[in-house]
Amino acid sequence: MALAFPEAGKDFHPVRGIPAALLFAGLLFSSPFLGAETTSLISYPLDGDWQFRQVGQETWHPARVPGCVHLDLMAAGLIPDPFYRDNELRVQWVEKEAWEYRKEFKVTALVSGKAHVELVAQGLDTFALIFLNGQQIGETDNMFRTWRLDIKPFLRPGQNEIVIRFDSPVRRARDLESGLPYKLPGGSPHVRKAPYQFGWDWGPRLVTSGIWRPLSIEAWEGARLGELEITQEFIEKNKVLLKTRTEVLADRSQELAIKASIIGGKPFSHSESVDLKPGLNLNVKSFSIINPELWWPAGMGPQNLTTVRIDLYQKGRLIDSIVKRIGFRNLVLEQKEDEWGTSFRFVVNGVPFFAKGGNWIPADSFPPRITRRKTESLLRDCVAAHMNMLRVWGGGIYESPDFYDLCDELGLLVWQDFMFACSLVPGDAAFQENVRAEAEHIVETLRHRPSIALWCGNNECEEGWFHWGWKEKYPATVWDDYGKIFHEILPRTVERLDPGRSYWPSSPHSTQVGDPRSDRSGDMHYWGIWHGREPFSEYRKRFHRFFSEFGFQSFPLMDTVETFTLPQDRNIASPVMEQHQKHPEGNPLILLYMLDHYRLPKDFESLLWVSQVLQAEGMKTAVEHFRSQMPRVMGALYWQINDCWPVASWSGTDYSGRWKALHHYAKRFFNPVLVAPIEDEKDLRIYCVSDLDRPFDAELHLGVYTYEGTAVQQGKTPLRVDPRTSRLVVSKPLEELRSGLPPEETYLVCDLKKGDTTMSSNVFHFSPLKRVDLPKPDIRCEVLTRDGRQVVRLHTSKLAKNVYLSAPGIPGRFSDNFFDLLPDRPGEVEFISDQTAAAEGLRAALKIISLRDTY
Ligand code: BMA
Repeated sequence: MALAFPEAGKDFHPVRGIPAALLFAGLLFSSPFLGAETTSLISYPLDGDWQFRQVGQETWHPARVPGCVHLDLMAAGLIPDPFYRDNELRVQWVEKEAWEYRKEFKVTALVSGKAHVELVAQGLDTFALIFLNGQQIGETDNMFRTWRLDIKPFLRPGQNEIVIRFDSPVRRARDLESGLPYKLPGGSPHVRKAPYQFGWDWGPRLVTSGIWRPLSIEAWEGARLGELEITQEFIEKNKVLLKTRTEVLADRSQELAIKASIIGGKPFSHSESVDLKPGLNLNVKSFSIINPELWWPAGMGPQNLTTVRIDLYQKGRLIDSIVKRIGFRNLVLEQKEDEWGTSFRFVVNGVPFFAKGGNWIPADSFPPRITRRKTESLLRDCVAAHMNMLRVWGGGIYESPDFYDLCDELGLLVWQDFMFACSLVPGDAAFQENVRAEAEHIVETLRHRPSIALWCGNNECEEGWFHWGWKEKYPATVWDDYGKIFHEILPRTVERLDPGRSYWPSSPHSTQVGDPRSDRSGDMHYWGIWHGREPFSEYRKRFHRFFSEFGFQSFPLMDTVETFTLPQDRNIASPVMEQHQKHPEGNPLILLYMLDHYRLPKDFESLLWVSQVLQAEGMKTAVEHFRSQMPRVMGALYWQINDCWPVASWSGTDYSGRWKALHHYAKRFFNPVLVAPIEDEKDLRIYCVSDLDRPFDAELHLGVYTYEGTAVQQGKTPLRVDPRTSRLVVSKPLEELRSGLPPEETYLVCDLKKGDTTMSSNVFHFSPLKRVDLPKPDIRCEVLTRDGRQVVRLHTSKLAKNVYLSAPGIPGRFSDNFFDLLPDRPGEVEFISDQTAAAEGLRAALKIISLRDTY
C-alpha cells in the first residue's frame, strides 16, 4: 500500500491534458527528467490501491481508486451484485453509513521540499473530510467540483497517510432539509450529488460514496499554469481570431517565457518572455487563422481537430504545460421570428441543420466502472444511427473526459445540462456559492470543446413549477431561489467564462414567460404519448420548434434479462422483473399500447420482443413527422439513448450495449435521406426529407400490395430532392391508394431511388397489425463469406414483418435487425464480430423470426 514518488531522473514529468499515448509516443515533446534542482511541476497520481472500512468497524478491506463504496463492497464479497434479481433491496443500508478510505504513500524530499504541495481531487462523492497524517486538511460537499488543497504544512518526507472519511449523504441531506419549513421536490435537492443515484423512473436507488475521480499531488515552486481559455471569433467567413488567455500563478516576481503552439493543420508557435508579479497573472495571445480546417458535426463534414499547447519555461527549462484540443467551428443557436413564432435551430459554420439524436444518461449506476471502451461503443452506435446531437441530461453527471473527447472526435454535439433535474433548489447563500463554484469549474473544463453546443440550466424544473402543481404548493420565494440560480448565477457564469456559447435556462423552456410547453418557441418535452396515454398518432399533431424529449418504454431482450433473472423470474409481473421496472405504471402502459397495435404475444420472450417493436414504431411515428416538418421543427432528441443497469426503460440500447429495435429503427428514421409516408386523417402524405447539402434527381416508387402478394397498384414520380428540406411529394386519399380494398388486406411500399440506388424505403400499413392476418413468411437464408465477412442472404415470397436474426452463443451482432423483408426482394445482413465466426457455426446457430412468430 505504499507508493513511492519517482526518484530524481527516473520518471516522466506528467504534463496536464496530454493523452498518455501521445506523451509516451513522444509526439509532442520529450519530457525532461526530474533533476535534483528541477523547478518543474511534479504531478503524481494517488490512484490505485487503497483500503476502506465502514466507520465504527475495525477491519480494513482493499479498495480501488477511482471507485466507490458499492464497487469495493462487491469486490470484497461484502454485498451481492445490486443489479442481480432484487438485490437492490439488500444493499440499501450502505447509503446510511459513513465510509473511510486510506492510503499510505512515500514522498521524496524533492516533493515535500517544494514551496507548494497541493492535493488535487477531481471527484469526491460527496461529504468528505480529508486527513493527512492525522490532521484534517479539507472538507468537501459537492461531487462535481475539483478540490485543490494546500498540504505543504502537513506532508512529511518519507511515509505519509491520507484518510478520506465520507459521511452518509442521506443523513446529511436530512440535516440540510430540516432547516426549511417545506420539503423541496426531487430526491436530493440540497445535495450536489448525481440525482439519479437516489432512484429514477429507470434507475435503482444506489446512493454511493467514494473517491470517484482521479486524485493526485502536485508540487511546484516559482510558477505554475492555471486555467487556459481559448476563444475563437469568426471575423470573416474564412478568418478566425483565436485568443488564448492563460493564467499563470507565481509565488514571486520573475521573468519567465510562455510559448503557445498550435499543432495540427498548419503548425505554428510563438514565444515571449513575461514579467510575472506574485499571485495570478494573465497572459493573452491572439492568432489570426486564415482558412481554418473546420470542424463539423457527424454527417456534415470532417471533425478536424487542432491542438493548442501552452508551455511555461524558466531559463529555457520547461516547468509546466497545458494541452487542449479544439475545433474551428462557428455554432449558434438561432432564434428568429418566423411565420410559426420564433425559430429554435442550431446553425454550424453558417449551415442550419436538423438535430438528430437522443438523451444520454450515465452508462452505469456506478460511474467509476464506465470504461472508455463502453463509452466509445455507445457513442459509435449513435453515429452509426446518423445522430449528430446528444443531450447530457441534468439528472446524471458531468461526463468523463473520455466521453467529451469521443464526442469531439465523432462529431456528436452535446446539449449540456447543468446537473439539476425535476427538483427545486434551496435559497441559502452556501448552496448558491457551491453551485457557482461548480458551474465555474465545469464551464472552464469543457468550454474549449467543439462538441459542446449549449449550456442548459436544468431538466424540467421550470416544467415542474408551472405544470406539476409546485407553483401552487410552494411560497413565491422558492421561485425567487430558482431564479437566483437559473436566471442569474448560471447565465452570468456562462457569459463571463464562455461568452461564445448560448445558455438556455431549462429544458423545456420557451420565450413565452410561464409557458415552457409553448409550440411557438423554445424546446419541448412531449410526453402526451406514454405519460398522457395518448395514441402514437398524436405525435403528428405536434409542431413544437425542437423536441428535446419524447419517448416510450420497452423491455430489454431475453439475453439481457437472463443476466439478472432466474428462470422462475421470467414473467413481467414477477417481483424480480418488477424490481427492474421503475416506472409505477410502466408495465400496464406497455401492455395498453401493445394491445392497440399487436396481438397478445404468446410467451414471455415474445412479449419482450414485441415491446421493443412497439417502442420503435412509436419513435418512428414521432421522428418521421418531426423531420417532415423541417424547418418549422428543427430537432428530435428522443428519450433515451442508454441505460445505467438492466431495466425496462425508454432506452434504445440496453445496459449490455445490445441494440433494441429502436436503435435499428433510428438508423433508418435518422437516415440523411428519408421517405416518410404519414397518415393525415383520410389522406396519406408522402414526404421526401434530405439532410444532404446537394440536390439530387430521384424517382419515388410506390407500390400497393395485398399481404398475399398481389400488386394492387404501382407507379413512380420523378422529383428533385433539394438540400436540407422536407418536401411533400404525394398527397392521396387512403381509400384511393387501397383501390377500395379493406385496410387490413393491403400495405404500401415507398422507395426513393436515385438511379439504381435506393436512398430510403418505407412500408406503410393501412391498419393496425393486430387486425391483419399476416401470412407465415417462408424465409430462406444462405450464409456466405465475402471478403472475410459473414453475410446472411435472405429471401421471402410473403412479407416478413420485423425480421430478427440471432445467433445464440456466438458473440457479435447483425448489421441490421427488426427490418421488413419484402416478397422477392432479397436482403443481406452482415454479422459483425470481434472474433472470426466460422460460416458453419453461424449457420448452425442462426435463428430467424418475425412478427408472425410472436403469437
Ligand atoms: C423525462 C426525463 C426523466 C424521465 C423521463 C421518463 O422527462 O427528464 O426525468 O426519466 O422523462 O419519465
